[in-house]
Amino acid sequence: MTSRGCARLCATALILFTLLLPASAEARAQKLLSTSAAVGLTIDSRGRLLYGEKTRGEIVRVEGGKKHVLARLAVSSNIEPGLLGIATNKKGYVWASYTTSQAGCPDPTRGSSSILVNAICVWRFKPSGSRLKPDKLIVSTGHPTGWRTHFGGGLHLGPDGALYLGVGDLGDNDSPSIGPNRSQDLTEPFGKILRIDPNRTNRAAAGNPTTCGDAANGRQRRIVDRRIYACGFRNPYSFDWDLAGRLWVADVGDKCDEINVVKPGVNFGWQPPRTDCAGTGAGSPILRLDQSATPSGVAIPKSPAAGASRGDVFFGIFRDSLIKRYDIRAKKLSTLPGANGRAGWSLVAADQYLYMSNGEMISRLTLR
Ligand SMILES: [Ca+2]
Repeated sequence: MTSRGCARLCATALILFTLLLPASAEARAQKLLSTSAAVGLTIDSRGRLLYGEKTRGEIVRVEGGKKHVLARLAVSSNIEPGLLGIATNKKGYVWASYTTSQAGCPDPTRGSSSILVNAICVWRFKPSGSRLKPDKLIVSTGHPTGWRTHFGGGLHLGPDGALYLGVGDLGDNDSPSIGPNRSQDLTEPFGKILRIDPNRTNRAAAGNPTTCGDAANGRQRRIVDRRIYACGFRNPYSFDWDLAGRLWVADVGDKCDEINVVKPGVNFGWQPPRTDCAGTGAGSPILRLDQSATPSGVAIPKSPAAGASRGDVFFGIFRDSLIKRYDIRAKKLSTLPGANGRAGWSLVAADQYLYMSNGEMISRLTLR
């Protein structure tokens, strides 16, 4: 190629590149903050981002692009356990779910961190100056020690005012029946979605179902732990509600992951020997995802500012750190451009934005 030829070609390429750059750059997730393992992303009543720093046990508010630590919890952390979920209300109260070595879930701002997990807990915190103060124990679950996987921990205030907590089956990958058996056991909270009174200790929210189906949803069985809302999950830690008030839950499977619409008293089918992507009747998955995709955050934009994205189900994929979009009306699944590498940990939607985290940063994508 002559230098003149190169000059023309290169100039054309440069113009094309310049023309293409703004559109693709605009659609790319904008980095807001460097942080490790940010979980439980949520937006407070003043539009500020809150999250949990999973390993350090910090409840963090983002103000002026900077981290402001509101409370530090002594959590037990390892690969899966840690600080897991955050919810907040209009008065600035904050609920946090976490794992701890301390059975009975005492005040989490005292005590020390550990890698041992003896309980999954939720505490309510109240604003105190520029910090948060532990105020009340809301959920405690003891469990046999030594389990290191499937804690769940997704925590949200529902449109009905109740507090919802996803709890994993504590499964051990070497023991095919232990976790699935827990998911089917209606005397305990593991492998369930719980629906809780947000202001009392270990109290079911009013109106909870009294029965949950058997694994085939052929027969209803009596619920003993009244905090249970739906049963038969493996590790249902991320969820959100759609415009019609339906609860969409990602259940992380063993060899296949599920996106489910959860109804009270329905069994979602996780039972021995390992039945992911199974489920019968109302417990059938809406979507089945291929092996080890690991849906890691579910967010459904509800603001008119989200435009055509309003009401669609977005979920992060841990394995690829990207976002999938499920168009409920067209029943069509696609990959959302612009979020690659940014979305493996947690998602939340607010106004025209989708906030996302991976193990390194929190980013924001403008929806359209
Ligand atoms: Ca299932």
